[in-house]
Amino acid sequence: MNKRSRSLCTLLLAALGLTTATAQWKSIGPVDRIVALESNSLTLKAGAAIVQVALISPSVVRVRMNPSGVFASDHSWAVLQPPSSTPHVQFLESTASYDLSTPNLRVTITRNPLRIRITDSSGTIVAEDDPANGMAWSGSEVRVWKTMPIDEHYYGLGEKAGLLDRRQTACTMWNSDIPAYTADTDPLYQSIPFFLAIRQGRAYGVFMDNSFRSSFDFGKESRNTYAFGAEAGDLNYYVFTGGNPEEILTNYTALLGRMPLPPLWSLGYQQCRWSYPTEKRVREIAEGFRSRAIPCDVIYLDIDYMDGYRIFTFNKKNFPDPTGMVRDLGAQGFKIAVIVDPGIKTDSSYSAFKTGLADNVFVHKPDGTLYTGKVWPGVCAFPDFTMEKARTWWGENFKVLVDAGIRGWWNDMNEPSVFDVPTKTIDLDVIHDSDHGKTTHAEMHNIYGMEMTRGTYDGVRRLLPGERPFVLTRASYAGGWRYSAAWTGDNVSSWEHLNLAVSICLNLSISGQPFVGSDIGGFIGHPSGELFARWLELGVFTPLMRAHSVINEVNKEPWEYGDSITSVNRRTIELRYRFLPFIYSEMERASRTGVPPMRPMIFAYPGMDSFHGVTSQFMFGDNLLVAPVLDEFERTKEVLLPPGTWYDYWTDEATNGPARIRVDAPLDRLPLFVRAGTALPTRQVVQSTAQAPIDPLTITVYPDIKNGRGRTDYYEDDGHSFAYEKGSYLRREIEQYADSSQLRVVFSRTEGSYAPASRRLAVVLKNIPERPTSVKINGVGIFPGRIPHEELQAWSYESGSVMLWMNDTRDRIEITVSLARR
Ligand code: MIG
Repeated sequence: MNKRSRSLCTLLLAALGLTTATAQWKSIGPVDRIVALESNSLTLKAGAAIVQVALISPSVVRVRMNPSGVFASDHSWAVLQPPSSTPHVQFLESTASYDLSTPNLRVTITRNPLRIRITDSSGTIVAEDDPANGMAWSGSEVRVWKTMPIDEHYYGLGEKAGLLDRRQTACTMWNSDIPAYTADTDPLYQSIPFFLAIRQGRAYGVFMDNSFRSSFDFGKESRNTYAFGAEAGDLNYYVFTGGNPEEILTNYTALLGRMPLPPLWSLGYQQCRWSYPTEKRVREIAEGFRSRAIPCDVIYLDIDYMDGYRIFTFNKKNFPDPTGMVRDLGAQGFKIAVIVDPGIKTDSSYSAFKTGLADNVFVHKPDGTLYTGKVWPGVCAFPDFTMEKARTWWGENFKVLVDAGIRGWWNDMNEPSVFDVPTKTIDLDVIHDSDHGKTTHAEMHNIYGMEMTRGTYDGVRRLLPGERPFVLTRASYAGGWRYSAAWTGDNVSSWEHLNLAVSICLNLSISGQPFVGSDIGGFIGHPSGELFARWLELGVFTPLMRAHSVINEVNKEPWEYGDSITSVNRRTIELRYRFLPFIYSEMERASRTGVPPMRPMIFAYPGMDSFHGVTSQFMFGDNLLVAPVLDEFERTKEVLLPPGTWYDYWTDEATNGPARIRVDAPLDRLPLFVRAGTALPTRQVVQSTAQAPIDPLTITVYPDIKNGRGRTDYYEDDGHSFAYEKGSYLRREIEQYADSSQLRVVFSRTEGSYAPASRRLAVVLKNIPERPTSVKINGVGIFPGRIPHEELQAWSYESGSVMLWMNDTRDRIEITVSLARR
């Protein structure tokens, strides 16, 4: 190979993120001196490099290293909350090492060479630098190698296709528009440089806060080490210790912030396609749902609603009266969502371009001239969303859309994607005048999409004060869930992609983004009715439930596959609506704790090694196991039940785990298992969340006979405002106590000031082996009978279940069901 082609090769490898293979790494050497010792941190000089280890909370360590001896400016786009209090840190110095410790952990920094080891309070190693490499650099690139125990597994890393368990894989963080990606494609649209390591039932998390192109390698490059690093900036990472995955997600999202509670309607079924091109077609689609009694809350307008792809405009011919259309569809219970792309057409008669130029909100080339690139509208300028002024300008532009009644904000192409250049994005030397100073696109690329969603969220929230915005994005970064839900981009109508949807959504969830979903049916291609039906079933338990299709492809609405599939699809969407009170409670939990609804089995049961890498089933919340059918022609499903008793949602059959069982899964059945001890809230079917409030609220109690008790939380509020922040919500604990002769269910008095309209409460008690001798509410016996009307209480017994009707009240409700046994 001659010199020229060799250097070309190096360049290509660098572009592919394979620089580690060719880089000349210089490992950090011995500590020279202490630069500073503060109450919770130690700063050291080692050769040219500077290193800081800080304990930012009793169980969270932050490490920074810069080979130049000077740290980069200490700002972050991801970390919003500085730790509320500095933990009490003990410092110990010996000839061999420095020790920083809290009651929960100890960081040992050996002096020669400088290596960092974290141990927990029992002395067990959590994570440690690899003795051979440790931290290192090559030019501006920084990296750390850590030892990789043979039985440690890695999860998360945001939007990653392929295997759920990332051990033996490597990946890159670089937001990329890759239509029709495959299991091997990397990187994809979103970058979340966070992973969870699980080993022998214990977990820790690592978040590398560096927005440059970065990469992770879990044993691909070398068998016994894993490594991560970035092309420039500080090596800057946080280690979250604590043991269980939920706690780690809670601590991680305490630092980065959490998903705001979404509007309830955004959890309804959503229908999209590229594009419903005219008002007439949009009305037809709406009519298609209502006339077939298929529930739906949201219809999307893709790029063709605009005037020549000019953002914030309407095509006057095809959408002559957007306000009227949105109003009429609103009366039928639909919300309308529209797509917005970042590229602003450089058309001197186009208002957004004119005001953008005047306000100087676009990114520039290094020579100070406007940067432009081709996207759908032709030549475009790109707003600098990293600059507050540009986000504000962007947000104000939504007024015309908000005034037309539009309520959903789909942010696309924000990697950002540029058509006419080989890099497919903005030139890396383009200048951003960011809130944290001037910098290049190389540093801002991965956060561009997130900052676009931030401008969208904040802008719409200002325009519609008191209403929760719904934003959906394709590109994002760690922390993006503060502004937006995310979907998994341009997938394909194939069974392989149905499987990929599960692992991508799970990895996104446990990387901090709880509000996720994939294009149901597959974006590119033509799904069979069976594939669409199965994908829709998975969609019931992805927080975002949206079907979509590429342009010039067959229709993919749920009624497009023949009558028998239509009725399967109708029942599947109805199932979603029945479960909305449960799904909403789980979303509220995620917004409060950072623990996502969709969880891999191993996340919920870190001690069960057989769950490593499992994606054939997952948990939704603590209490529901979802086992979607993911293969063609499959009419049964093998399910791995964790320890405890599990009820088959469809047959009520109880099975004690751990167990491997096979259940029937005809085309119209999504296998579901409810953990014994659960009180499952469901509602009546409606055609949209706007149609009617919950009435009755059904609480189905699945007794835990073995343990004798169980507890579930229920959450509800008005579903659209921020009044819950001021106490207007309803929270209630439902406890149950079971033995062979009695089942007692106690609804706590409701917490919070939210009072739903008066309604009936239906309580269904499962697994009651015989007709009860008495049923009491608050100590007063009630009569069996038919389902009574207003104000009355009654119960009935049928096929192993007691059903009880009463008025829902805010007071404590105690139900006692007694059996003759004993
Ligand atoms: O270059 O707006 O992923 O969902 O339908 C394609 C048209 C642009 C890509 C999105 C897709 C959307 C499409 N967009």
